[in-house]
Amino acid sequence: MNRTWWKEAVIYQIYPRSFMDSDGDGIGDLQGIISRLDYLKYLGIDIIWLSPIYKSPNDDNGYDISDYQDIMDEFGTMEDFDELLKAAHERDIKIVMDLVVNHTSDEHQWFVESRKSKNNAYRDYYIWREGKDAQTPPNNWGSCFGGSAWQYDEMTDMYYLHLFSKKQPDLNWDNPKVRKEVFDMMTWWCDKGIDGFRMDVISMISKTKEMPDGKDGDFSPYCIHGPNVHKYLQEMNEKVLSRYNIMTVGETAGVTTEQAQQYAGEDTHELNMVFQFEHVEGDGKYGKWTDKKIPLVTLKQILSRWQTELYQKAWNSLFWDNHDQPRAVSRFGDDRPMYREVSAKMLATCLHMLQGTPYIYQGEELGMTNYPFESPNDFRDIESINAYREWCSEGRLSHEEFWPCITFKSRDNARTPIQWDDSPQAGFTVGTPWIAVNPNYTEINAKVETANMDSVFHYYKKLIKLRKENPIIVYGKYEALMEDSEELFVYTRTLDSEKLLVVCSFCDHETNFTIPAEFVGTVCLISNVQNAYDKAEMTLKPYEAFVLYYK
Ligand code: TEU
Repeated sequence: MNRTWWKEAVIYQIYPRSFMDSDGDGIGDLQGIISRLDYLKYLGIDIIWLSPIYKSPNDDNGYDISDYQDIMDEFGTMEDFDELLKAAHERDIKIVMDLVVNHTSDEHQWFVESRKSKNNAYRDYYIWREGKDAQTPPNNWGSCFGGSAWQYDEMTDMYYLHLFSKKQPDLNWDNPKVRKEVFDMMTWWCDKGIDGFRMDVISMISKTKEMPDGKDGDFSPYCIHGPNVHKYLQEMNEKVLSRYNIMTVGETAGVTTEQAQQYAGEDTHELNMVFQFEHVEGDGKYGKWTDKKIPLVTLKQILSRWQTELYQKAWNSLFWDNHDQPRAVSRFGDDRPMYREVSAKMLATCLHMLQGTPYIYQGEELGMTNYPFESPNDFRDIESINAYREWCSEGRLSHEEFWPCITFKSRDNARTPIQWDDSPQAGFTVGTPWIAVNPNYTEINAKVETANMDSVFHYYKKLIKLRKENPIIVYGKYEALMEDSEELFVYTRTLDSEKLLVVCSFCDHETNFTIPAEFVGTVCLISNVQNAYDKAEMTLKPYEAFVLYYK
């Protein structure tokens, strides 16, 4: 397998709006990020993935871009960005930009032009269709954020496609002019010196020409992994990506392991790695909404399949959470005070010892938890607001039925401000934050975490360091053990004569475990509790995790 820097790296995702506010307007910004680079350097990460910082009316917090070559007013200026890039590079930290090119904002100049007339030069930059009749959209597709995926536009009496909000019209990638604009824009950023792209819903850029009704309004068969997606990515690779030493990760919702081998194959000339979502999706009770944890056996089956089927063929990314997912410790671990730290460390061990490039979502390294929402008025996210309206206000479910599900999975759980210290607003802002700070900030914050050597933060720091010292963590072959266990996630990694054993307990009680003979008495690289590993028969503590190693 080819050895490369982006396989060996650890990536930290920043959601700028909630990271650090430097000017007191309650919204995080670029100067705020600059002021915390030393914190990230101390943690030991190699690369920052910046969620969108471009000019945007913020219908979807920056994922609706109105100018790809300018900075969102609230976040600062292009000078601030240049300063951030320089300051990061001085610390050997790379910056990967979010590339949102499946759609633009409806306030982007291209769309402002496009909607003006049927023969406007930009008309074909977007996807316009006639309605079935005056009141009926072209087909029954639903948008990801609720309602129809088509918006009627009076100006030309036609509908445009938007797979997300109506303020996010989909670009028409079949138009060569669109592809050229996007590639030129990417080249402009690469020439600036950025280090890569995370590509938003890149698996959706190619749509079928025919657009028939979907089963229950589902657009997936016609819009995800569409007919030309690989052709367009290869063209992007040839024209832009291959000319720079950058890394790319594609957000490829709905991707299978076979498809990932094409998107992120060792020699397919498309992307470096994918985000797959099987382990964070498909657990829904009402659409994506649920209050239940995924059963451990299912979780292991999914992750093990990805480990095995991509081995030496393609590269994957590793994540428990991001800005679209609830907090890892609340979802996969146990956020009750007595188990929060130990289960957060267990999850970190489990993920960082797998094959792939690990992503840490801001605050995960502090063991930050889901937010205790009290009312729908607490939501800021368009998805949660629309979902509550569709499921409850429109009468499909009672508040009591839906509330535990939406609060467990709301994207706003991940979007509350980073808890820096125990001062008002957790040290995030001196103003009023755009979204409420989690009240547990007095106990859970970066000041406490960095001061305490046994903290979740220092545990992440140690995991990152181990990765640098042990190529087996990056390149070793994965093998699952105890696949039927509903309590333990156990696996080995092998590289030549070296071998690792990873044992993670996902339960809140003690369990018996037999260390495989070859590992008894070997070196313990890391563990989250005090225990002895020199005898085969042992008792694991709640949420215990440890890694044994021999050569
Ligand atoms: O998310 C794309 C995506 O696949 C969504 O279905 C996502 O899982 C969503 O949050 C549903 O719960 C990307 C971005 O990460 C997200 O923040 C944006 O809202 C979306 O694209 C549109 O740009």
